[in-house]
Amino acid sequence: MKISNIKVIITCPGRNYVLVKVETDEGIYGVGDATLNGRELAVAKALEEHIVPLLIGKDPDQIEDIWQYIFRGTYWRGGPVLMTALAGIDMALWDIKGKRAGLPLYSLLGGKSRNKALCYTHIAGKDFAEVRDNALKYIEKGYKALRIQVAIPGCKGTYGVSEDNANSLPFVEEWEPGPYLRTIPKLFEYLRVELGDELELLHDVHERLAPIEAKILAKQLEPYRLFFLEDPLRPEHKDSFRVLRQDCAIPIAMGELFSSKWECVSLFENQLIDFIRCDISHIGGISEAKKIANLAEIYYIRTAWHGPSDISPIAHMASVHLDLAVTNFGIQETCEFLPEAYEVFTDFPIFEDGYLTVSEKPGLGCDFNEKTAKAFPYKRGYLPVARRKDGSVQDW
Ligand code: CS2
Ligand code: MG
Repeated sequence: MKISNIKVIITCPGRNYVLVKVETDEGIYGVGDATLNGRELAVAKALEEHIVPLLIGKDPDQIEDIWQYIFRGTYWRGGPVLMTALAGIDMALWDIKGKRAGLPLYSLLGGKSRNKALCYTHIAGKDFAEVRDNALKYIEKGYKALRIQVAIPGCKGTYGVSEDNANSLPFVEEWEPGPYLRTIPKLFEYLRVELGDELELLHDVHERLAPIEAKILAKQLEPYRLFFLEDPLRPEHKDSFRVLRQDCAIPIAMGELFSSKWECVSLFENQLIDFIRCDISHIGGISEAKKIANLAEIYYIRTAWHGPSDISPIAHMASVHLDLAVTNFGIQETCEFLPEAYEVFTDFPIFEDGYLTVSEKPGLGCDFNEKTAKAFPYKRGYLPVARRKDGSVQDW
């Protein structure tokens, strides 16, 4: 079997997605997700101009060799754009392998370690009462775990609380650590009273704090028993996690900004995090994610793959296959897709009573309709930018 053609399709069924379709001379094809929110065209060009020409005629069964060839066979390598491009190819090759074998991906990864994957989704609100009301709606749907964000008083637009952005240029949020640090512990104190002890609560700091601020927050959140505190610090200086870790009993999750397994090593070896949250679409795909999960297993660190709505259902399916297969699974982030997505994609992870599963279809078990994908053309879009009240740029 040989790779005969690779299509890169950019579609916007409510969100922009970059989809990869690897076709073979025997008619079997595989699909992958190469979406990088706000940098979609950069990934598409990298694929079309630099990566696809290298792969025509190659044997799609040789996933590891193709991975190494794209990553190590070139001098300039790594980073989010190229690793997202590589992820799209890697996923499509695993999809082909599954279809050839007639087996779902989880089976190729060693089979099921569990029958279903605990998941969480995002809840936000303009004030505490709105957060509670939204949380109750999702508890009603069956969710056992929720990631909670709230608008910060005095700050215009707050991470996790959506704002209309009609002109497609970045919305400028205002953000200040003081009000944030005063608000969040009170929010979780309120939620424990209102929602009880059983619900698993999570919070995403989104790398906005200095190390000592992150520590102050983590210490104050200890009594509310978070499932994890996500991305308290930027990934650039991993030693800062020691400041946070010392004398603080709160599980820490990290990894959505990582592009490779090497970024995980010091956090694992020094046991500075408890959950690894890489995005399968941004770290080079299923092959790299499996290696990361296996490295994490040594330290009893569990997986919590990134699963927001800005990656496509194809990547979500890949994540759930891994969740079912790896022994050190922790939790899976999930989202509700917009109705237009159901016109483009054939399958989505199956949600039932707070858990996710996949169908028994071979490969990833998700396909997309090229014709309808093309009917939703790309729309330029940016993530917001954050500034302090004095006008200076704040880490997003
Ligand atoms: C977030 C994401 O899901 C998460 O934990 O951090 O929503 C993130 O903001 C987006 O993926 C950015 O593209
Ligand atoms: Mg996050």
